[in-house]
This record gives sequence, structure tokens and C-alpha cells, in this order.
Amino acid sequence: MASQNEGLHAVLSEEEQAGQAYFDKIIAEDSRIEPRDWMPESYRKTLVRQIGQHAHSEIIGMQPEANWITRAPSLKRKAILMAKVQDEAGHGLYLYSAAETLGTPRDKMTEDLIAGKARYSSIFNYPTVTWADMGAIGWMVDGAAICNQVPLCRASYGPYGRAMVRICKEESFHQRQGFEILLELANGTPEQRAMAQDAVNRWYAPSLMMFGPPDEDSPNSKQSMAWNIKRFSNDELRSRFVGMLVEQVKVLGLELPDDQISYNEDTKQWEHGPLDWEEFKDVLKGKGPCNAQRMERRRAAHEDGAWVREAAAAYADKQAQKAEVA
Ligand code: BYC
Repeated sequence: MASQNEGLHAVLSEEEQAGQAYFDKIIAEDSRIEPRDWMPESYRKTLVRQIGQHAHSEIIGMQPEANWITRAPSLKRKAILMAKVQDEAGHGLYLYSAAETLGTPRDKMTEDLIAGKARYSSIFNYPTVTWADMGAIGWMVDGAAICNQVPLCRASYGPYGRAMVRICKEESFHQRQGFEILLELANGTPEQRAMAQDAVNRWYAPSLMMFGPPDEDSPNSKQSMAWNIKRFSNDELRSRFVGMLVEQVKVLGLELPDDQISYNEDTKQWEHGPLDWEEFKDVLKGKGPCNAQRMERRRAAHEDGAWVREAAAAYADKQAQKAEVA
């Protein structure tokens, strides 16, 4: 197989050339790169970018749902929602840990997020205005996450793929709880049914945009796929997700707000109506409905947690001193 960085060989040292050859072999065999293996700097950078963004998405993604913990309609719903939000914190931590194995400390990634230099998923910049939004987020947002993330369990970087296995198992539970909320509302009073339909209407397009820009506008996909990080393109996964929604919405007895959904027999892909990519770009630029609020809360939470970090560091120092004396 041709090297993934052919042109660079001339400027690589002998050791680096051996590393590159090993890397190329592993990728060609579809095996795994592990933290101590040699890897091209651009591969490392791509992983830190993608894993970091994903970790930030999990952490910021706690906010829209935490918004409903105090207002969940029953103790059972409250307990389930709290568990889900805690799971998202856990996902963030697995992912920050995976990124740390690439040499980027969690503190640095957090600083970048707080400073507004790092991205997180567009979806978490939309408001959660009714209880039905907890159902729509679970069904559609976690559903899109599963579609996108199951292939990432086979990502070529070992720690990332392994973290994704556990995350996907938990996302499946999240999706079912969301579906069940919507099912109950859809079979409830006319007002509850209308609330469920309204939530589906509002979350449909943003959840399709979670998969990223159309393939022709996705600068990173090609290389990420060549490195076996991404296994499918943004549009392929989006199409797969639409197919999933089409079947499941029938069970809910609700409708998708898109009358242009169809299955293309030639390409074997689900097609959907146009999406507002200008809105997507605006959200990425920080101009979505809740960007400012999400960042403000994240910054405040980080500042409020300063004493915990200080206490943990003081305790670690003390333990290290004790170990030295012993
Ligand atoms: N939002 O070349 P592209 C969750 C950026 S967590 C914001 O296609 P790539 C959950 C992209 O970063 C959900 N930015 O990029 C949590 C790139 O910008 P940079 C998060 C987006 O990386 C709690 C530029 O657009 N999931 O599910 O090949 C509760 C060009 O895009 C978005 C993950 O992060 C977006 N939607 O593909 C419930 C999964 N889309 O970095 C649920 C892992 C694109 O060049 N990530 N951009 O400045 C991925 O699979 C890929 O990174 C993406 C994008 C498919 C998202």
C-alpha cells in the first residue's frame, strides 16, 4: 500500500521512516494504532481535534437536559434523567482520557473550550422548551449519536475505539428512554400528543445536521476515512439515520416534518428535503439560539469547581510527600 504520507518520506529520519512504514502497515491491515506507536503528527492532530470536540459535546450536552431535571413529571422520570445526564459526564471523561493518551492534557482541552477556541456539537445550541424535548433528544439526538458512533467503535486508534464501545452501549439506553417518553406522550391527551409532535418538528433538522456538512463541504472526511478513523461519510450516515427515523416514527404514530423523504433504489440511500446549511454555519460561528448561554454556564461551572481542583492537587502533593518519606 502507498504510504499515507508519501511526500514526507524524504524529510523523515530513519527511525521516523520505520515508524511511518509500521503505521502504514497497521492501517492497511485495518488493525489498531496504540498510544506508544509512532504516528504521523497530522493523524495525532486529527484525533485530538475529533475526540476533544466529542468530549466537549458530551459535557456541554449535559446542559439542555439538566434544564429539565427539577421539572421532570415524576420521581421515576427524574431519576432516569439524572442518570442519563451523569452518563454524559462519564462519556466526556472517557473521551478526555482517550485524548490524553495522545499527549494533550485535559486541562488544555478545557482551557480551549472555556476560551471559545474549541468546537462542540451544533445540536446543543438549541433550547429545550418542553418536557417532550427530553423525548425528542433521547430518540433523535442520541439516535443520531448511535448512528455516527457505532462505526467509531472500529476507529483505528485503540483508546478511542474502546471508549466508544462503552459509550454506545449507554447511548442505546438513552435512545430507548427518549423513545418511551415520546410514545407515552403520543398516546396521551391531545395536548401531550401535540407537544410530542412539536418537539419532533423542532429537533428533526438540527439532528440531521449533527452528522456534519454535506460530503462536498467536509474538508476532513476523506483523510479521516483513509486513516480508518471515520468509516462512512457524513451524508452516508445521515441517510442511514433518516431510514431509521422513517420506520420508528410509525411506531410512535407521529410524523417527520419532511415530505421529501424517499428511498433511492439506484443509490440505495435514503434522501431527505433540503437543510438550512446557513443556519448550521451560524451556529458554528457562535450565533445559535443558546451558544452564549451554554458557554457562560460552562465557564461558571469551571470557576465554581476551582476549589475541587485545588483540593485534589493539594491531596496529591501530600500523598507524594508521604510516599517520598516512606
Ligand atoms: N457541530 O470536515 P467535517 C452526543 C465541524 S455528542 C459542530 O465533516 P469531521 C451526545 C467539524 O468539526 C455529539 N461542528 O469534520 C452528547 C469541522 O471543523 P474543524 C458529538 C461540526 O470531523 C450528550 C468542520 O465542521 N459527536 O451525541 O470529519 C447527549 C467541517 O466538518 C459539526 C461527535 O463528536 C457539528 N454537528 O466530521 C446526547 C462524534 N459537524 O474541526 C448526545 C465524533 C462538523 O475542522 N465526531 N463540524 O474546525 C465525528 O464523528 C466528526 O467529528 C463529525 C464531523 C461527523 C461530527
